[in-house]
Amino acid sequence: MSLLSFERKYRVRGGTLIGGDLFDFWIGPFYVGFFGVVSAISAILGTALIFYAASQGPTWNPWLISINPPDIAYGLGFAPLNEGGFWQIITICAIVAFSSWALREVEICRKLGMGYHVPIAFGVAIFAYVTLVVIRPFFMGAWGHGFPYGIFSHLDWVSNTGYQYVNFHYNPAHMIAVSFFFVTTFALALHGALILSAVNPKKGQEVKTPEYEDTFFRDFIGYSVGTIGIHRLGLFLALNAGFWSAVCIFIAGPLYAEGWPEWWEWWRNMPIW
Ligand code: BCL
Ligand code: BCL
Ligand code: BPH
Repeated sequence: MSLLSFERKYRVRGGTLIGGDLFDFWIGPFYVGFFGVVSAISAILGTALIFYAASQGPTWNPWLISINPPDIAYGLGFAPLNEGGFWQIITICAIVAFSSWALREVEICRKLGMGYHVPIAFGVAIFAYVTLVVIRPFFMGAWGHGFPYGIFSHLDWVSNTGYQYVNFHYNPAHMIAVSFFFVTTFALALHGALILSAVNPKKGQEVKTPEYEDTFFRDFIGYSVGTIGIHRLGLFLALNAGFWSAVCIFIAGPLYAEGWPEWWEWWRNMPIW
């Protein structure tokens, strides 16, 4: 079946979550849908607000533009536009844009009769963002604990927040998250390399089947996780990287406010040493 005849077969109405036929069409290659419209509007509005807020600030240097959250003194209330209010509205726009982007993925999955793995995976990234700018600030009692929207200023926030806990590397959930990030790239390096080694042979040589791929790893390390298994493993590793990141920043502040090196005292104090 050619790609085009396949597209004709699935490019039919239905599968939408709300609104029935409303916006149930494509523009060129792009599916629109109700959530496509919502996502586009909130993304454009949020971006326009960033530019407007930047015009009120001291610089147009793209590295230095920063839209800052309100002062801690405003607590969980609304702040005047130029004192963090823009940041609050942009945050709402961003959450709406990201969530409706995920829901648009859900509608495409439904049209194709596929599983929801991609939007669920994106949900973990959105969860990490929402943890940074809503959940953690809420539990610490001020929107001012969110991160500023600026290319360099958000790096300052990460560094300052890290040193506030003396040495963030000692945060046990941070250790788990960092390790999952490393293992994820390790797995993708092996997987990408393995697939290319089998299906992209030199001129005149044959493409090898998955049995060859499995055999490579059995000969090499005694075990192959298998063709479906590597994708399950990859998804598991990547989602854990995002999930433990959200955990590591949530516990720093709302649950534990001291330095992370001290946290390990319980371990040093165990009577077995
Ligand atoms: Mg950050 C770096 C965006 C949250 C820690 N961060 C980056 C840059 C990019 C960015 C400017 C490269 C990221 C990348 O390749 O990611 N960060 C960004 C965004 C968010 C975010 C959009 C967010 O949550 C909405 N960053 C955070 C939180 C920290 C954090 C607060 C923990 C995750 N980030 C760091 C550190 C670094 C970055 C540490 C860097 O060293 C790096 C840098 O060089 O900073 C100067 C992987 C994703 C992709 C490859 C997909 C493509 C993403 C593109 C490149 C994003 C462009 C963003 C654009 C400039 C933002 C404006 C949006 C418009 C208004 C529409
Ligand atoms: Mg640390 C966080 C690694 C040193 C302080 N740190 C993290 C984690 C990650 C990490 C585990 C960030 C990933 C993440 O949350 O993704 N840190 C890491 C490593 C080292 C390190 C590997 C190292 O030294 C080798 N960290 C340090 C030092 C401290 C420190 C010791 C500073 C001095 N670290 C902190 C602090 C934080 C971290 C503070 C965090 O807050 C952060 C964390 O866990 O955050 C949760 C999650 C992904 C996102 C949040 C991105 C969400 C993207 C959204 C949904 C979509 C954006 C779309 C975009 C706008 C579209 C653009 C337009 C298109 C391109 C068109
Ligand atoms: O479409 C996608 O991919 C092609 C989705 C996506 C995903 C997906 C998608 O399906 C998945 C499964 C993941 N990300 C997964 C993950 C990882 C594991 C959970 C995790 C590590 C991660 N994504 C991280 C990141 C990061 C990091 C680390 O910083 C970034 C920058 C991204 N992911 C980015 C993206 C996008 C490319 C895409 C995506 N991940 C989502 C696109 C989207 O939502 O589009 C709609 C919205 C807009 C076009 C713009 C909205 C503009 C806002 C209203 C204003 C901007 C506000 C913002 C807070 C300012 C920040 C400024 C910075 C300088 C700090």
